Amino acid sequence: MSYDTTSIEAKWQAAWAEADLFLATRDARPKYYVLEMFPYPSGRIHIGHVRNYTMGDVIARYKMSCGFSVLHPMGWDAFGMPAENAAMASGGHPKEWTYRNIDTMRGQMKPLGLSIDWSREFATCDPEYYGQQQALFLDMLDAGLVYRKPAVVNWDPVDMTVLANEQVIDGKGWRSGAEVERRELTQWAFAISSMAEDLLDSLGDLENWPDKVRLMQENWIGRSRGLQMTFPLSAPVHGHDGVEIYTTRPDTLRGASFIAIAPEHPLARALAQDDAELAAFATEVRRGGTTEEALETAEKRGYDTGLTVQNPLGGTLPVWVANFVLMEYGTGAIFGCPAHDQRDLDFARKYDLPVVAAFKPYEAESFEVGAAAYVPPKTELVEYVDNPAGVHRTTGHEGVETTIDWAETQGIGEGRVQYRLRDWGLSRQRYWGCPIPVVHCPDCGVVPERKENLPVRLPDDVTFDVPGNPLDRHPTWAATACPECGADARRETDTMDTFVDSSWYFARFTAPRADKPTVAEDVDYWMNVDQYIGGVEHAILHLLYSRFFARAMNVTGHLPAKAREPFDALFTQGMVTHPAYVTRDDKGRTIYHLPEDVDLSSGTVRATGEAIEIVPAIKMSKSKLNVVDPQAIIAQFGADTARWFVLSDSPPERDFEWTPEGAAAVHKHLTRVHRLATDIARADRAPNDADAELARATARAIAEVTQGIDGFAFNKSVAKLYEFTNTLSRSDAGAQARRDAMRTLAQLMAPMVPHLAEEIWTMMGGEGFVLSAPWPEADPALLVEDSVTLPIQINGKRRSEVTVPKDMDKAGIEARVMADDAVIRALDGGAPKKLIVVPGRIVNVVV
Ligand code: ANZ
Ligand code: ZN
Repeated sequence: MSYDTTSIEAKWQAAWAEADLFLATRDARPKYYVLEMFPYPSGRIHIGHVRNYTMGDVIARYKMSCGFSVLHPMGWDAFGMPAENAAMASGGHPKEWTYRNIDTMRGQMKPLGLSIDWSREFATCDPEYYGQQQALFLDMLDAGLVYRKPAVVNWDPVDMTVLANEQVIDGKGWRSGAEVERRELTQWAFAISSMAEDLLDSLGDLENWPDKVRLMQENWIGRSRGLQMTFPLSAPVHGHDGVEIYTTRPDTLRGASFIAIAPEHPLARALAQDDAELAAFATEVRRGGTTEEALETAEKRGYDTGLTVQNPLGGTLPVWVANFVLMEYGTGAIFGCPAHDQRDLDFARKYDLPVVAAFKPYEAESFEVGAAAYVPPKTELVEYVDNPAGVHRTTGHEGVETTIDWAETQGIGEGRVQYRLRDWGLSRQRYWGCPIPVVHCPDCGVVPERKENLPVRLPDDVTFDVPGNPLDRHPTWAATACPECGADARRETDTMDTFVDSSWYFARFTAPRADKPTVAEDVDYWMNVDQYIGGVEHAILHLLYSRFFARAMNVTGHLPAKAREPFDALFTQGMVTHPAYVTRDDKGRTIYHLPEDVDLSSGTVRATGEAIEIVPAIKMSKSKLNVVDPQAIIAQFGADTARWFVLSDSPPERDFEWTPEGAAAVHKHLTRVHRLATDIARADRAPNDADAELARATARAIAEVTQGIDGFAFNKSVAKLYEFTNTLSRSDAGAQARRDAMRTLAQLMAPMVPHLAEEIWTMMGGEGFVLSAPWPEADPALLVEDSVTLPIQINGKRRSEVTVPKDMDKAGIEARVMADDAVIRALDGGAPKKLIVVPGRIVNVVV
């Protein structure tokens, strides 16, 4: 019998399907929910997917064997721009493009033999899914968790759409590359910032999340404590008599040299009404995105309004409109302190404003601010200059707190906690997304669609020949009757940000066909996700949005309170990398070559003989021609080889380098295991002394492989399995003992290489599926090392050793030492001067 992966793997996959082995059932067993972040159907799966899903599969199969009822689902994050872009480029339809890709990728995924309950599969673009999302939206609208507000947004003038901050790269649209503008639109927004405090505080409970992810969330939520205070205007104007600012460094008030307000600040707007120059300035600075990065890197620009405010420390400060002040944060106004803030310093140098230090380095002889602002960490000791609250030599922290107290007692301001997290604008002017289920009525205003009319379906007959939102220009789709008064009304043509789709899919998997978003019994049983696995690129937005949605779904009665934090444990896996093969053209430009076009032994390009440079282990990407196609690997070596290999070399959280030699070596090993099993199945050696040692090795393998899986150290489990296989193949134990060991080996390998494991299990006479057999337990008695070997030193030099039972007492050991040949020779008939036994360590004999 040879190791014919094609037939073996097809056979077992058919058998599992036939037995409905992966159907998740709600029953008396404890449950386990393992979820890998669902893929975007971009076209084909790559080895990175294989690694991610194999890790989840190891956990799922292991938990099944441990007696859990396991939920391990798969679906598709299917809405989004790429489908529309493909339609624009090739004239097809986003829907066809998407479902075709899903078919392809499902077809590539199934041969991997993943233990997925395919009966629960859905795509977020299925009307059955997004209709329930619309129902959720309406409930959130009722609960005040989603609302409309004018918002300054990033506008992509080429794609004619609003972009999320993360879609703005270097001030340009991520797809179009066009310079992004700031525009004000009325947008739907989720009230995520209302939950900022809870979202921050609960991070502390997420013990099984990577620290780095929790830290990233913490920074994103960005809690800060500061002072809100009003500077009175020297003369009231347009009904404003002061400028309210927010600062996290009130201790720098002594160095304040100007006030800056956002171009969208009500005072700036009022002034712009009769100041054309200011109006032009405001329009001008709207170019460039609203991201912090854009604001950080854009040149600081300002407009002097000519107004002044009273400084509580004496004198006045000029009021400027500045492009680096955001309307959405704090109060949309700041006092600028150039000595201790780089942005303010750049601004002051440009417009020739004073630079005054509020504090100096501790015990500095002389101090002057040059090109860089002096911004020591708040934990560092500094020397305050004439601080109004009276602090002198202390830390920034102390200075801030004391100044806040002072301001409060003076009645000029109030301490305030502020979050960086802004509400989540969800409106997108695109076709391929979930329609926002509301209607605009000329009489009633914004009216929610009735639930019985859901889903509000996307029309199929749309065109992509011109930019902009196809829903907007569809001849009939938006026309409808007002759900309230029946008058002619127009549907909302904005669709939801696709991050919405992925913010609750984990809950939907618990009852994917239900006619409401979730079903109480199902979420009670299946939630939370016990183990979530995915890329660290989703560490901020996706996870934060999901945590918000879980809370919102709890508020609206769709999830139990325990699911407010929906992911009990999170694991972020590393990337799969691959070397790239490079030559340079005569201009020194890099040319990449396909692995099959290079001869690695001579280090040359096959066709031309040019010497190649090997760029080691970089992220796989189409442009670098270093992408490994899982399908080709499966055809060549089988799925088990691909699965074993991606689990083997590196710890799962680290990057993993795919090499052809590595894959071939794995295949060779699995072939050897198969042959070993075949031999053992036929063997007929009698029981003998080696049986006990093999049983002990088996127990150790069980213990260590289990520990590896439990601790997400699959590479360690794999290493142990290599070692145990070697032990077994060298063992002289009797036929039955070897069969027992081989059967256990099959069980231990089953989560990683399930097809080969089933095959061997059957060869060894195992009943049913290896997956259905209970996970092996190590006999604790066999794990005890029952003897120890102690070195014997004679006059300080190591001369011999003695192996004794582990629990032997000193007297027993002394007797054995006195019987040792080397000791007898050294004593030469005499008695030792000293005999010192250190139990478990060493024996010293002095003669
Ligand atoms: C005076 C000051 C002096 C500031 C100094 C910093 C350093 P975090 O810590 O991230 O909350 N700021 C406040 N509102 C702003 C807005 N709408 N747009 C742009 N900048 C704004 O940041 C708070 C600090 O960012 C505030 O403290 C304010 O500048 C600025 F030596 O006030 B600071
Ligand atoms: Zn109406």
